[in-house]
Amino acid sequence: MKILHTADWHLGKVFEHSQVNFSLLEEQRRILEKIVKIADEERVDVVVIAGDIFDSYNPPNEARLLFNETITELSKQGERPVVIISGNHDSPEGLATIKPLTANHGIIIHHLPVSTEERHIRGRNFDVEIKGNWLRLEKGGESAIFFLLPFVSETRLNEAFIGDNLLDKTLSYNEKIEKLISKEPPFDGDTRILVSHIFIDSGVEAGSEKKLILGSSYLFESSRIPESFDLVLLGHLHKSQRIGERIFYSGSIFPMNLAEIERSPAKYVSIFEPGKSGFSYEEIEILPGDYVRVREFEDLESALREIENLKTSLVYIKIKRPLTNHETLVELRRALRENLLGITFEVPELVEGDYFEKTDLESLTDEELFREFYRHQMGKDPDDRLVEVFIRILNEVRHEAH
Ligand SMILES: [Mn+2]
Repeated sequence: MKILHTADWHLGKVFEHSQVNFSLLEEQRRILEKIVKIADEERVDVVVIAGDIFDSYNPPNEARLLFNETITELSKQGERPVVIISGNHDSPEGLATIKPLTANHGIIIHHLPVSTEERHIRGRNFDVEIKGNWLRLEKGGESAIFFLLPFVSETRLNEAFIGDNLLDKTLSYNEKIEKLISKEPPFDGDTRILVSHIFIDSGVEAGSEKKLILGSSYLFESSRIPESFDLVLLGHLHKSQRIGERIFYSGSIFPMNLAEIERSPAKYVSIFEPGKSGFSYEEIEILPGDYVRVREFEDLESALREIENLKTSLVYIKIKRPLTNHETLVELRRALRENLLGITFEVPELVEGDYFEKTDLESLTDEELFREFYRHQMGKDPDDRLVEVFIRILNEVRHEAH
C-alpha cells in the first residue's frame, strides 16, 4: 500500500512581510497539479493531508475552489481515498462543511479532537471503515489503520471533555494528547499510523510556524507517542524532516516568508510503503531549492540595471540601504510584477547619542522599556490604554510560556 504524505498547503496565502503582497495562489496551483501527477504516476493508494489546508479561517473563494478541485483529482472520482485533518490555520468547522459531499467518495475529513463518527465506505477498489478517530483502510489485500488527530487548542480539548469522565481537565496538554492517542483501536490492520497536526519537541522550524501559536506551549513530547504506531505523519513544521525512526513532517509546499526561503527552500512530498519488516519511503521534490532566488544589491538602481536577468525567476530582493527613492521602487515593482516575491531594505543605523545606547536597559521596567521603544519608533508617547494592553499581553505570554 502506497501512502502519499503532504501538509501545510496554506492555500490563499500572501507572502509575508514583503511590501509586495504577492499572492501565492498560482504557485500553489502549479505545485498541487504536480502532486496530483505524482500520485497518479506512482500509483498511490491513499493520500494523507496533515492540516493547514488553508492559510486562514476565512480563505478566499479561489483558494476554496483550488482545494475542491485538487481533492477531487486526488481521489480520482472516488477511486483513491484522501484523508484530511484540520491544522491550526484551518477553521475546523469550515473545513467540515464539505463532508456531506465528500465522505461517500472516500474523501475523509477529521476536524474534532474526539469524534463519534461511524461510517463504512465501500469504494470500487477499497474499503474504509471509520469509528471515532480511527480509520481502517483495506485495499488489494493489505490493510492500514490510522488515528486521526487534527490540531487541537487547549480550549477545544477542554470543551471536548466536558461530560466525559475519561479525561481529567487538570491534566497538562501533553498528558491530554497522550491519553487521546493511546486509545485502543476498534479494529486490526497490518500497519498502524498516527496522523496529526502538532509541534513535536525536537522538530526544527522553517521560520513562520512559531508565531502561529505565540503565547502557547503546544509542544508535544515525542516520547509520549505509543510504540504501537509504526509511522507518524505530521503537519505543522514547514521544513520537511524525519525525527527519530518513525516521525515525519512532509513540510509545506512553498516557503511562506524570507526565513523559509533561506532555511527550507526545497519542498517535497513523501511516499511511504509499509511492509512486513518496517516501511520504505521516498521523498519526491515538488519545488526545487533554487526556484526562488534571493538577490542582494547595493541600491535600487543596481537592481534596476539587472532587470532582464531578474525576470527569469521568482526573486526576493534585499537592498543594503534604507529606502529613500520611492519612485525607483515603484519602477522596479512594475517591471518585476510577475516575479517579485518581496523586497527589504536595510534598517537605518541608530544615530549616535541614541537613548538606547546611553541607558542601562536592564534597569528599566517592562512599561518603561515599552514607552521608550514606542517613543523611539513613533516619535511620540504611547497612550496609556495601549501601554496597558501591551503589558497585559506580555504577561499572558510570559505566563503561558512556562
Ligand atoms: Mn502550517
